[in-house]
Amino acid sequence: GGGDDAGSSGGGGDDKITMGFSQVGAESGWRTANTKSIQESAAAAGIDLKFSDAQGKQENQIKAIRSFIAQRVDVIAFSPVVESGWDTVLKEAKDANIPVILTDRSVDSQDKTLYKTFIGSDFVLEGKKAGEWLVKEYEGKSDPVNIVELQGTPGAAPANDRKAGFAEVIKADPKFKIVASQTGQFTRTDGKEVMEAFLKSQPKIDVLYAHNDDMGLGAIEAIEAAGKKPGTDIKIITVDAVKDGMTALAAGKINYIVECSPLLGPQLMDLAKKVKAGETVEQRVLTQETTFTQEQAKTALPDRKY
Ligand code: GYE
Repeated sequence: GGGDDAGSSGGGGDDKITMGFSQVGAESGWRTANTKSIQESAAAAGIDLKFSDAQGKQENQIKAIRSFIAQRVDVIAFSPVVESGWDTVLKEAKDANIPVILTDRSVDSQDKTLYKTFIGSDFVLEGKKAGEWLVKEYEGKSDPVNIVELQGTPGAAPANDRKAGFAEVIKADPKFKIVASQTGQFTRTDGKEVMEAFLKSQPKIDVLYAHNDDMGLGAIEAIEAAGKKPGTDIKIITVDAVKDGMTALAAGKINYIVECSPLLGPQLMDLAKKVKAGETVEQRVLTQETTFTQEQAKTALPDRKY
């Protein structure tokens, strides 16, 4: 590791781990909480963090990873903005003997030796949980249920997987119809804009499924502006459970949220230490998550950390 340590706990400066971290950007409340978790946990673990924000661009992440390799950091961690196109740069890190930890999102590389481990959620399961709530909600009813979907960033693992998991569950009953599905880039602004367009083009919308809270919150603005009641006229399901999402859920504007935890920092730092020490780590570290109804949100809200 580099830097002049003013005596970190225990060993000498040589023991201090340097981690290069390439973050997706700052597109959502989830992302902001994730960045904070990583920065705070690095400080608490005595890890020297080189943090780089890719502003949503894969090319920036590739540049950052190459620069971490050139600086000879001890560990590289990153949250891949999209799933594909990582083999070359991951191979460069491997050839330089720098271990890589995938954080939050995965890559579609066939060669699993290109990274040490992947810590994050099961996004397919999240999509399934969203679908299961819907199936229950409309149990015993036979009228068609028109669904609009706001997808995350094109090519991102959570967008691909949340779409797939949801589709798999609802396809069991033909009354469920996804009448429109478009990206809202995981942001409030795009969520609002795309929902405005859906409201204009779709004569009947029963349900909105948004791949994250932020897009759902943007869509709520569009729904209210159109003179409709979110949560009642249009039922809303989102993913993440950040504070603003939970507040809207408790207020009855969202109907159900599937939790996705952004607090990956502490586990990431533990994994970095183990990897640096040459210990073997699990190829896959899953985060623990739950789901929230409106009643559960009211109870959970006061203690919500992010
Ligand atoms: O759900 C969304 C963010 O990768 C799990 O990215 C993350 C997703 C999260 O923009 O809000």
